[in-house]
Amino acid sequence: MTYVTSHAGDTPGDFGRDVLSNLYYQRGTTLESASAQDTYQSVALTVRNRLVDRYIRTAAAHYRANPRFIYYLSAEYMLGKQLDQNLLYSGTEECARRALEGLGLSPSELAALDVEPGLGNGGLGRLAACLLDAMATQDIPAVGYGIRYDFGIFKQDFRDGGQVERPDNWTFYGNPWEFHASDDQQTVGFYGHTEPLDGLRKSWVPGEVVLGEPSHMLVPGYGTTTVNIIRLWRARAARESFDLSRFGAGQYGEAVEEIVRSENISKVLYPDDSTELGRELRLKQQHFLVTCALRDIVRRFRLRNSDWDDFAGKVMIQLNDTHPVMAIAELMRMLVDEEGLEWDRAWSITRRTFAYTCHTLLPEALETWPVALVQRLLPRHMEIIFLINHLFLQEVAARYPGDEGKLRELSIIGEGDEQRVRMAHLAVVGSSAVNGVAELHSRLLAATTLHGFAELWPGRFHNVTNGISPRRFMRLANPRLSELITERIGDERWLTDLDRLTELEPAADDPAFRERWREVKRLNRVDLAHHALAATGVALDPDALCDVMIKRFHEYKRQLMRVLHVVALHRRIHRGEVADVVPRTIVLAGKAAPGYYAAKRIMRLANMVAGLVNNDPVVSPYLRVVFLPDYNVSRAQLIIPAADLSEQISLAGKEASGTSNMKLALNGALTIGTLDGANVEIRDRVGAAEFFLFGLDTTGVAALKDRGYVPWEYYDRDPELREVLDVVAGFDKEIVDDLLHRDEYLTLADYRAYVDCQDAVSRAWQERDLWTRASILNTARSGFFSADRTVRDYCRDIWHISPLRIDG
Ligand code: 475
Repeated sequence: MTYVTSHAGDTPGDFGRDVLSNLYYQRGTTLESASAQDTYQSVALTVRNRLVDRYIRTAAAHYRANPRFIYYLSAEYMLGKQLDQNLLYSGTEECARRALEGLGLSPSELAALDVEPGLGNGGLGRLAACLLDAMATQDIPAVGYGIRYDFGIFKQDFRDGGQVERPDNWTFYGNPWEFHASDDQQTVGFYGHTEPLDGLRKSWVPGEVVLGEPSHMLVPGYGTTTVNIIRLWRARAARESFDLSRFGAGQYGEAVEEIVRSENISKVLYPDDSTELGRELRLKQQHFLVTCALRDIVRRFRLRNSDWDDFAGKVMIQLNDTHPVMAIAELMRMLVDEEGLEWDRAWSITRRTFAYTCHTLLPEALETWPVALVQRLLPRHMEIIFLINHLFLQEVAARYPGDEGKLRELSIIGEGDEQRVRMAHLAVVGSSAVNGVAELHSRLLAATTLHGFAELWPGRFHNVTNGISPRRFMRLANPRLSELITERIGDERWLTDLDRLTELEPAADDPAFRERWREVKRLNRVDLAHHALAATGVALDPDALCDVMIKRFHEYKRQLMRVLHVVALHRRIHRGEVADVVPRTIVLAGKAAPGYYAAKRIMRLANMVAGLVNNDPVVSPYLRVVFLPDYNVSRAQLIIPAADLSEQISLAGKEASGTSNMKLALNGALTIGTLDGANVEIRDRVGAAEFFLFGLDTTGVAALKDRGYVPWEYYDRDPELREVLDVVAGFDKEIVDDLLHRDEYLTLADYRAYVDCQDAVSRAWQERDLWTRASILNTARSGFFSADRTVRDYCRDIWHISPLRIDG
């Protein structure tokens, strides 16, 4: 069979004809009568078609080579808009632009209809998307598995400064990027009981069954033929579950009860990052994802293999935090109960199959589940976890004879008021490799949170510093700077070989280049100002220093310290102390978990302080504060290119890595930051002179806490801080009370160092050439933070695979 497939050498005429054809045959309409959705969906299909050929060839080559696959399991993916990405990656940007022009269609109006799938909360979800992008670009055979939530991360509005959440019905008009594959449905069991078979084998009789229905989206590599996929699962009730007789009796709610119960599993993304709520539905989601993914992985394995001893050689499952860790128990259940393998053989296969990435150090973020809940929802899995733990503790006892404390410390089952399953412990015990996400984080993990395990199995612990996609966060987000860089370097290969940005270093000393660099930054600030005005009504000065803090709202990230500095600036300017003041725009963006009361208070304060500043005619010529609502990937792509200063001010030892720090540095923002997460590595690479360092390091934090931290003393000693807190108390007394009496994240301890460092920033901004030089050097020296490098690190240290190039 021959298909007309290749779009190589496509002309605008071909592209335009395909748009019209899709309008006609897929939407049943014509250009003259098409609605905006008709046109958008037809263009999207036209672009998607231009990747299918590469996808088919990738799948065929993978089938032939039967390589080791990376299966990335993650409860979250923040993919960002697909239209801009797929136009770029299919190499049809220019052709499409001209075709659309020819048809009288506006590319920007079409782009506005493209919906970003917000299937994640923050850093962890976006990292998953950047890694998929880099795996495809690096020709790594990979599949991402996730949940196709009906509702993604909530949309954020402000009412009286406070956050209000609105549902994100992202597929309301349908999702043109998705291929449905209802034939590959899987069955997922819950509840029920177990019955003994022979030996350790048991059979699990679930009390409830739902279907998992997959669809996939294409994950193209950039500058290569590979197109991988991300497979997302949606929960559905069995075919016959509609209760016709109840409907007939007028019991409309009851008639669809089972359908609703089943479909609720993939209804909504849990909008809480870093704190675990332990809700049953969340555990159901996790088990649902894990079961569908594992069954699909085994199905794919069996296409070319039959011997279980080959499984770990062909299948590498990377667990994105603990959310999919139940996969360890589920694979054991499949191998022992369903396939009849001996326990030890199954365990050896399982352990070699999994690797685990940890994204936190916060104890409250370490996921645990009540044993009673797991027993009820997943009775067989609980038995298997107990057995894994029993055998593991024998190993511990042999290594530390008579050490009861060691057993308690390492056990997968935590004994407190109630027994709980510690998912991170299960992950470490059941994996061949464990990694943190920045050097400092990996070191602290091994020294504190997972210390006992690192002592037991030092070879199992690795660091893989996070990275970001330069395609999305430079080429798509910042086309102006990309073009300038390409012009200087001479070709576009830096986009897949980001270390080549070092070739820009000499340009930092070229006055003409610096002028052009400044001009790009300025135009990007103008774009941001347009958006800010439309979204908030606040007018920004495009020549002011653009000072950006964009991330989830969390106490440890210290947005509160950011606000205290703004109040200090306001007081100074209001008093007329303007000699050293440089005009600044403070940009804030980020969501808070709906139930995170303290974070929402800080957010409300930030909005109130913004109002104070922007409405003060004496102050607003120097200072503007804009809190952009509904931060997401698209908004990040707009803010980051405009930024001059990147705020990375978490308390040292709390931020695992951070990734906005990398995106901002790559786009030429200078960082003001603590020695936390990947900031440490950014500073090492861009140079101490190009980085504004302040505050306590992890040693200083520990020493201060040991001495006994008394926040009051800082208030007493620092008149400006006193004045600032008195202003804040006028808005929200509770925040000030907490700072003075508790201040868990040492905001007052770092306050003076922070504000003084900000004064140094203002002085540096006035040395325009030096600032621009530092900005260029930040970009030139950020090559290390490409997700391509991250993927290469995973390949070398954890996955032990090399790329498989697909013939173009
Ligand atoms: C870290 N999300 C960043 C980033 O490694 C780091 C937790 C529980 C439930 C749902 N989502 C979460 C996170 O923990 C998260 O996003 N962590 C972040 O991962 C990538 O750069 O420092 O805070």
